Amino acid sequence: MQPVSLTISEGIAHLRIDNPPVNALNQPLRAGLRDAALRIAGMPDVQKVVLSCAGRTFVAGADIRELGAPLEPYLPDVLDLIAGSSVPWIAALHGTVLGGGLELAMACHARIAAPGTRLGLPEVSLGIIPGSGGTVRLPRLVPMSDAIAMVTGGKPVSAEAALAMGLIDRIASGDLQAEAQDMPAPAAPLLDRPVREAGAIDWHAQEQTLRRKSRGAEAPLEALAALRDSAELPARDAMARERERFLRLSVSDQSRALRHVFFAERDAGRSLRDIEAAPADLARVGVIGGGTMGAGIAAALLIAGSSVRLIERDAQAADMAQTRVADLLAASHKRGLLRDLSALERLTTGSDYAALADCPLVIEAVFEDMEVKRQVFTRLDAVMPADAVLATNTSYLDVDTLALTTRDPSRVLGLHFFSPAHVMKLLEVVRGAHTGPRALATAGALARHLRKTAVVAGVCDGFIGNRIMNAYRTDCEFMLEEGALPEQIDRAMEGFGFAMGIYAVQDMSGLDIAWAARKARAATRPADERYAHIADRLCEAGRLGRKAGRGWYDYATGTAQPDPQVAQIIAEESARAGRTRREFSDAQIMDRILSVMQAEGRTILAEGVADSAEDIDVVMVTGYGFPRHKGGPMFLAG
Ligand code: T1G
Repeated sequence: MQPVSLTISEGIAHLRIDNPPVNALNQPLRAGLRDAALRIAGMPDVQKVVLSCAGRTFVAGADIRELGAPLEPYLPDVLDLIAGSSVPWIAALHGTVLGGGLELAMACHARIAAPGTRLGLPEVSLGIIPGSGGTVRLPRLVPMSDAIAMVTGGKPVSAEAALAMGLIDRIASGDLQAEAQDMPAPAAPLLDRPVREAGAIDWHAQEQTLRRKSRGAEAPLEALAALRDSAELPARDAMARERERFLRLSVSDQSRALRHVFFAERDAGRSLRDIEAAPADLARVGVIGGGTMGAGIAAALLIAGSSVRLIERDAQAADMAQTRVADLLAASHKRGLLRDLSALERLTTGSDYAALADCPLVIEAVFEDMEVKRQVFTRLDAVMPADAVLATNTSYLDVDTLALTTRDPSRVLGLHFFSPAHVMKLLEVVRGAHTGPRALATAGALARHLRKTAVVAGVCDGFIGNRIMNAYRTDCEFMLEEGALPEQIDRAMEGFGFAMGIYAVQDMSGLDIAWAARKARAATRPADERYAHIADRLCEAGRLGRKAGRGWYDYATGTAQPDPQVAQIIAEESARAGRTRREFSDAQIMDRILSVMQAEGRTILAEGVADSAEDIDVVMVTGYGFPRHKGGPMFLAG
């Protein structure tokens, strides 16, 4: 099938792109566009060209698989042909107009979008910058401050925002094609227009802020530099400089890493989508437990459009859960993630399990204790219809043991959400020994419904993410024993690109849950296994983290400060373990952390707990703050 078709009717050339799934600008499509542009140039009767796309979206960008090895014809040349056409080209947009797709639209002479269209230049999220004139054309259409936000942040804007800033000329009110045909086109070529409102920009301040925010990612800074070129150089020179930057970045380690994560995220959970069994209907979902996790899961479901029946142990706890969910929805509304608060009307709370009988899926999120969870599953088994799927949100308990408390363990699985559950993108789907296809298909459907990235994990202590985190947390404590300090380890991790170091994270989430888990495991720990007592001693001293005002750091001043008492405990534990303290460099710390992550990752793969190394990277990047532009621990292992 040809990716481009051309029909002429009454002096209008209708150019239609059809290159599923997302009309990416691969080589055949670029060639098709070039050939069509040349043909149209030779047709004296054509007065206007309407460019549109079949399928779910206008062009969503260059073909990411071709980045780093571009083939002729190159996109900038094709776009020059279009922009230089003697008849106006009108871009009729719908879906997600991204990257090279938006550059194509900007090379046209006018733009009209269907309602709901989103437009953006997401190249920085792939470690590159727009490579076909995006940084030169965009600030000639929209004010430079908007161009900076779009190109350095990579987030798409709505059709309404695009119209307000001048990126598009109109939002269609009815038939997109018909209205596109009637669009007037401006006389002056875009590149002859001046850049808009660049004088107001303090480039130095912009760079400082961006450098802080991007934590070592180089593309956002290059994007800013390209926009500055655009403000300061003639358009053609800026275009050439943009191309140079683009070509350099497209073969960089960071871009390779980010492309790896892009495809790994799309491959994650594919096995769930390929299952033939019918998933449970998600219009009504039961949630048991309305604490932090349960309330977050309920909020995520409500935001996605489900009705939720939330069960707590008594009326008072149910009321508290209702308030918690209402607060989460209000905060989401404030952040623009939820259109209105009517979602709350789809929540019912109570303490009677009978209310769950019409829920095809129930997610348990009660206290992390096997006995408590076992009681919940026994009660669920009594009231739920035979085909209902029963999920546990445990973060380390044995899903198989829990499944065996029910008559039909094939309908039980783990759904490990990350806190805050209505925000975090990762969902570990724990496939038990008995879990059946319907339960797995339901997990896949749920991930899509909640717009989360599902990664399948097998049953083990901690599944994929917590197991790797426990391994490197343990090794970090060994490094403390050997001479490092918590603030050094955190600094090394932040320097590498983590948003927070492991000790700042532990203080934020509280040290008590991991302490309880260590105590539970103490009885089975081999006597000769190396064990650092530092964290236990902190807990015994009441240093349970931020909520206690102190943990690995002291929070008396409101911010994390290194604490001499912690250094003292560490020194005592070094002595007790018979270690001579030595200096660690940041690089040595990161080498240790990465090699432990990689070793644990390899063990997890060998045990079949993770299906692929890519899945492990997705878990670490989307759930554990591993810097995306480094690609994940397994990617770095090569
Ligand atoms: N190239 C190749 N494949 C792509 C692709 C792309 N740009 N975009 C999507 N796919 C595949 C994806 O792997 C999946 O395949 C299927 O399409 C559906 O995607 C010159 C250089 C468009 C919002 O960064 O953001 O232009 O898994 O599952 O949720 O300056 O895909 O089915 O085999 O994500 O509906 C800039 C990236 C490129 C857009 C659709 N463009 N894509 O989301 O479906 S760089 C992007 C997306 C560039 C220029 C530069 C999303 C989407 P499979 P999906 P979706």
